Amino acid sequence: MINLVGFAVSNYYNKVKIALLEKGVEFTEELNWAAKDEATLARSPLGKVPFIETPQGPLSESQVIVDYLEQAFPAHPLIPADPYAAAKTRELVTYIELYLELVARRLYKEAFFGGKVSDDTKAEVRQELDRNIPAFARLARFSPYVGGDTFTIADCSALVCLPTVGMATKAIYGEDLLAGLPVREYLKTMGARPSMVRVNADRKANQELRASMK
Ligand SMILES: N[C@@H](CCC(=O)N[C@@H](CS)C(=O)NCC(=O)O)C(=O)O
Repeated sequence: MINLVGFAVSNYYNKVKIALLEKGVEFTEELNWAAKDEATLARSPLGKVPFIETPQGPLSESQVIVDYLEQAFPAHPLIPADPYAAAKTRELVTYIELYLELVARRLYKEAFFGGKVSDDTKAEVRQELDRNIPAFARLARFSPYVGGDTFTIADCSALVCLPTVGMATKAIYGEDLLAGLPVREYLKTMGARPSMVRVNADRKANQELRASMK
């Protein structure tokens, strides 16, 4: 049995949770707000979530976890068997996470958390996204899945990263920089999948819990 540790508002937690649900792997969930206590650091050395507990021990980093799940539970594959197709799927994950989400993340403090981001940072992020979004658009298919006709790990990433990139850019630049891509239609179609219905409901409940704790 896999134990998934983290909190349901976290993008990367939900990326792993979507993979578990889509693969039909049984799992439990343990709430952890990315704590830095010894019990957490012993399982996730940077205190980041998500991490999982496997029968053999703990494992951190969402992409490492998803790769582990794919090997440990080969049923309902989320990575194509063909080596080139598998590499193209991982390429898409890298473009989504490294070139979109991690860049836009520098805006989140102001976009979502009531803080302030400097004008220099906003300009730098804008310049990077203006280059990276067209690059992502060259790889993305949205037909109907982000990489083509099969649901893959690239969808696990896209489903959690694209909404936050869109919302953050809208909040900071007054314009959703992903609006030129069929992201809205994609999210609507994917939102009907049982995995997404559960992830979205659990995210909402977790948001309410966090608000009630303030
Ligand atoms: N590269 C990590 C990123 C995970 C991450 O940044 N998680 C956030 C929550 S969405 C977190 O734990 N933040 C607290 C921290 O960095 O200490 C992964 O893919 O798992």
